[in-house]
Amino acid sequence: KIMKKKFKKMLLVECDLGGPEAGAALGPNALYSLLGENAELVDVIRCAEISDCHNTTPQAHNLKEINDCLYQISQSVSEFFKKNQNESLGIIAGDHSTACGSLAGLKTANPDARIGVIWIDAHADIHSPYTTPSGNVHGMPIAAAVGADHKKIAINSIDQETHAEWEKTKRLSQSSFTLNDLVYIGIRDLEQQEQEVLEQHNIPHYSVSSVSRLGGTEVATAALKYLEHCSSIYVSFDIDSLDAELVPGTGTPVTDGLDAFNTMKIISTLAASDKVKLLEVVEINPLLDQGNKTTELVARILEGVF
Ligand code: B3U
Ligand code: MN
Ligand code: MN
Repeated sequence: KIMKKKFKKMLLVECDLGGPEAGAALGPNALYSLLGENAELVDVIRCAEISDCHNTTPQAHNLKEINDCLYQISQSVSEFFKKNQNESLGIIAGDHSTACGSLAGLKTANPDARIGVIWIDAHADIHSPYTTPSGNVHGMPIAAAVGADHKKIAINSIDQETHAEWEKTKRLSQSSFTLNDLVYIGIRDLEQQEQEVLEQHNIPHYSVSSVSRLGGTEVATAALKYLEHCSSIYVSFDIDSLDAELVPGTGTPVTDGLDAFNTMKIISTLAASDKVKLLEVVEINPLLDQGNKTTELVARILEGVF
């Protein structure tokens, strides 16, 4: 049976500057090559290589080069949506640090849109340079996208250059949505500072056990319902939301994660909503994979939508 895939136009973002190790930049091409001939490439954005980065921003590693990349992504995504109104775009990116650029592009193309965000991840990715324990920017895209610093709960003092680059990150990220319009699925590895932000803003969260209990379809339907008042929805699928056993090919695997069946149900239910304009898949690292196990599983989960 031939199904019309919703996300047949694809943007690849080859970046591994935001995670703890190299290799995630190879993920987009690895997954794209399994998608078949229906997938149409819109653009490929290649970030700087780690070896070319000077990393002058200790509380947000490689942020200067990541900013260069955010600008290009935002341009490319906004151009796509200006040209193809009512169409949807699939993004396969490397590490999660570039997601705020995708959101900025969606916002720029439609400044009046109220964007809702569904973040499927083991992590909350809501740190800023002031609260990060690692300095890895893939833990920061949501704070960047909403323009938050969390200075009141800071654990780091940040230097001049990091400050300047972070200000630029927030500017490039366009305040594309607010924390009132965010839902998490699968998060289970958070720092104290992140917990505090989630509690303070009352951000809803579907745990792995609630997904097992209710089923992926139910959870996705509830997430869409929560974002009912939004005019368009962005879905970020970090593959480390899946159980560590299933995805050896990712930088920061976490145990007790989502199963493949319910994840597929979540993704296909979300994709069926007309409001979901942008679906982004991140954090495949082929250098860490056992054979092609991780990429193949992700391709199977996305079958029918990508
Ligand atoms: N929250 C930790 C760990 C982490 C975040 N995102 C990933 N890992 N993939 C941090 O470093 O920000
Ligand atoms: Mn993530
Ligand atoms: Mn993650």
